[in-house]
Amino acid sequence: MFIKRFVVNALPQVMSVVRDELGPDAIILSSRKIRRQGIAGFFGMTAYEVFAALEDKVQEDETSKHDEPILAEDLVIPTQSRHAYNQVSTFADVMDEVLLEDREQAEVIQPVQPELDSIEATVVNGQLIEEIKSIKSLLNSLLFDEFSHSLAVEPTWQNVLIQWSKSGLSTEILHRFIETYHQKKNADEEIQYPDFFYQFLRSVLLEQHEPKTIAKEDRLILLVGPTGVGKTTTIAKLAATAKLHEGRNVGLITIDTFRVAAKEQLQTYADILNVPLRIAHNAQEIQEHIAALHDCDLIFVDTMGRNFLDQQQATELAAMLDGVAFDVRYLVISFSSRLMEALETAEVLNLVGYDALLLTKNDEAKLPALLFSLVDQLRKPLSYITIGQEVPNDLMVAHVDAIMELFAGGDHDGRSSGDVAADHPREDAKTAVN
Ligand SMILES: Nc1nc2c(ncn2[C@@H]2O[C@H](COP(=O)(O)OP(=O)(O)OP(=O)(O)O)[C@@H](O)[C@H]2O)c(=O)[nH]1
Ligand SMILES: [Mg+2]
Repeated sequence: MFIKRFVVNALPQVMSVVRDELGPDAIILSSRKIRRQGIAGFFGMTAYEVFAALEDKVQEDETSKHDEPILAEDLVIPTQSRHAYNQVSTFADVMDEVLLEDREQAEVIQPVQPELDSIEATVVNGQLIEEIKSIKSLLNSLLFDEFSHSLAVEPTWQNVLIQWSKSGLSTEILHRFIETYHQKKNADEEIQYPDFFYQFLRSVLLEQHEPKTIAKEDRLILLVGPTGVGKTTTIAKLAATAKLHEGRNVGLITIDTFRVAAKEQLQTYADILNVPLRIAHNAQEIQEHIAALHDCDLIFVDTMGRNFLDQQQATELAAMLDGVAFDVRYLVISFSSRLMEALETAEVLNLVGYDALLLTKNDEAKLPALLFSLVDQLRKPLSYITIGQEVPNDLMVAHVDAIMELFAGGDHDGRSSGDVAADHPREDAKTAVN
């Protein structure tokens, strides 16, 4: 697909300018109102920035068909394809809604509603149906994924935003970034690549509170989260740090009687650290164990990982913890989770309740995008981040500076590939918790 940007004074001019330039098959992808630079900042005029496209395949098909007899059904394809490409403008319009300051007055080219579902009725040739279905799916992936973001910024930024979007940076944050980017551009301010993006991400974190770490007066700590995110390993890291570095008297309770060998896993850490471990089957037993561990000034309660997209499983866990007065409840989410599932899990686990987010397995994620999205959307403080399997070292406090360091040496800008948990941030991280 060939895409070209036009700037025109009024929307009615658009189609004739675009067709003169790209020919009759050109379609409008997006339009938005912009201010044209005036003289010394004055006499700026409203103009319209329009992206138009010409699809290569349609062009080729049309050219190659000139030597062949044209069948009635052949004529259906370009028309339907054009409807398909008109879907793009629906997405670009979403971008416009965000980008235009005055939505009321925005003059947006109305998208033509796609009619792809009726293709099967109009085209009988099976192969053609398959082709059109594949175009439809390609378009959908373009539309719902990177295309909507990349259109609105200069090419240098496109790769960065696409990478971050794919790694779980929420659409809300991306839209806000693009909005800020355009405000700067329109004000003719310099935009340093990629520092401007990092500063923006940093500002997302600065809106939040300080990390909610375990304070001296906190005694009863709960960790909840989906299966295999690293709850038990993180408890071992936190318990070891508290005992070895802070000299606290640590005790462990697990209610994970669900998974085979769950108790043995925590027992191994308890033995290494020489701390007591107790197993509880319900809220009353938790209370009894807490009373029995009266010598301990810090008690961690480990829970079983379940599929918390299922409300029933969260309800069962909430019932097991009912009435226990925890000082801090951490929701544990892995960096490798997908944003949508992580948000839904967080929503369902409101049934149990949580005070802060604890993010694990940063070493397995290319970019720490999920962190920004979760903080932004859940409005809960961060606490710790785990960055590997090593107990107790691979744990860091989620300070803003430490988080920004996490991708300071990696492929955070989408320009190269590799391990984002570069050596020096990890070393910093190891000391950060001490
Ligand atoms: N790469 C990496 N692996 C980790 C990290 N934290 C934990 N793991 C690994 O993740 C796996 C699961 O860890 P667990 O601590 O058993 O996870 P869990 O949440 O307690 O699991 P369930 O109790 O079964 O829900 C283990 O192999 C850990 O070594 C981390 O920060 N990075
Ligand atoms: Mg566990």
